[in-house]
Amino acid sequence: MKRMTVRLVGTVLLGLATGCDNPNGLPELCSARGNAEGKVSITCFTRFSDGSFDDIPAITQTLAGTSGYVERWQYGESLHFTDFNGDGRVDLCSARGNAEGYVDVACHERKANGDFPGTATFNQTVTGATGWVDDWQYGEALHFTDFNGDGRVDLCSARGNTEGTLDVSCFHRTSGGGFPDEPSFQQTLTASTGWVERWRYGEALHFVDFNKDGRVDLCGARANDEGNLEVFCYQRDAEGRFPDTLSFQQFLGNRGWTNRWQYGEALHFTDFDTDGRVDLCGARGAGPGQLEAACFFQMSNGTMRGQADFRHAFLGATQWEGDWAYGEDLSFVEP
Ligand SMILES: [Ca+2]
Ligand SMILES: [Ca+2]
Ligand SMILES: [Ca+2]
Ligand SMILES: [Ca+2]
Repeated sequence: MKRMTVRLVGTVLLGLATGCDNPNGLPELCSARGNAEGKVSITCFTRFSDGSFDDIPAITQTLAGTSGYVERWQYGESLHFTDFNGDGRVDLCSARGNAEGYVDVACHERKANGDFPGTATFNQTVTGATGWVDDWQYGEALHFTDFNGDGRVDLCSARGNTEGTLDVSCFHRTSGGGFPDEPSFQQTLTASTGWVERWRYGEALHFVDFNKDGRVDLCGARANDEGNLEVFCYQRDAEGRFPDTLSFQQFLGNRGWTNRWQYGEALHFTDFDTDGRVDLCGARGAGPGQLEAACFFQMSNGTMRGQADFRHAFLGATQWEGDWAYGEDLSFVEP
């Protein structure tokens, strides 16, 4: 790992000593994408204690043992930052369809010194996950989340079916650390409609405990026909099932989420201001390949303000142009 920082040396040493890249405990912004050789390249921007981002990446690392992140794979839709092994360090995992339409999972579990190993430390083909072919193979509909709350990160998907309603499916990891061959959870949200055409790939959908009741919910952020942002959630009940109708919905008066922006690839749910409430944040290209981030904070009444509460334009970041502008490679990582 190449570590560059303008912060005080003492701060850096604290981070190394605790195996944590972020002594402030604030969400970072990280990118994972294919480089010119088809290998996974990681870049992370740290946040300062005042909440602003460092414009100089704190982490830049290429995973030498990876390959095949070329063409549409390069945008990193299949890559996720998650603490897969529960050791407190965020790992990098991928989930994507293979030639048989099964899901291949691979994880690079971060070492005590903070480095990501160059080759995957976990590999499994989940044979009960079928149909991940053609446009499905890029894994936009796949997520890593602890769905059953047992402390182990699971593999879940949410995507549109032939009726345009949402199919949710999860494979709960067993005590051995691997995934079962058959799904552990399946539900069709029959009152959800319109998940057709490109919407069905689920780029707008996320698994997050939105109401902080201990159960992971299904939430989304996307644009409506007017280009305004719609935020919505299906919050799970005590039995762990989703309701038939939305349990939360709000429209933010931010026009301009049109064309390919409408699918919500740039949007994420994270507790950005660390007040215990889940916020909506976006990161995407702006202008000539420059990177910008913005957040809508969730207020105490559970809603979000119509205008962004936080904005940051990254000076010197110039790689987010063309297809990169949609930010599929970007994630907000909570340390
Ligand atoms: Ca870990
Ligand atoms: Ca679990
Ligand atoms: Ca919840
Ligand atoms: Ca918050």
